[in-house]
Amino acid sequence: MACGSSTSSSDRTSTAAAKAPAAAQTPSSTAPHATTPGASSAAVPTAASGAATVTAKDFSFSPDKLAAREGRTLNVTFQNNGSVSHTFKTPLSGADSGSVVAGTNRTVAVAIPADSGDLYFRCEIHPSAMKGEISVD
Ligand SMILES: [Cu+2]
Repeated sequence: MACGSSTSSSDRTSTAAAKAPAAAQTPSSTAPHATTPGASSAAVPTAASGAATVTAKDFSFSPDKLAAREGRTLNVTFQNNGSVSHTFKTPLSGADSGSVVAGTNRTVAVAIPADSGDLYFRCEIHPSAMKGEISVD
């Protein structure tokens, strides 16, 4: 029959084109304090003051990823938009909202140790469903 041994997997050679380098990063003349290095794309941008807002919904956090800095305090405003009580708790001492009633909020000061690795947070009432990560730089 037709002796075409079709090699099917040797055709992907045109995908390695270098992406356009992000050249216009800082104009270096009118930005006195552009000091955010390595902006990670997914994590919620942490303000210079170290503040973030986390909303509890029906058994999930939004966002479920935060970014923080070693040796700084991240003030998390925990807003419970769910229908039952939730908590925002980290493994750090004192960084625990306790039970927050539906429709209310509480601010939790998360003091990141100087030598901290990444951390987690979770709801102590629904720990298997409601959890998130704190990326520490
Ligand atoms: Cu919960």
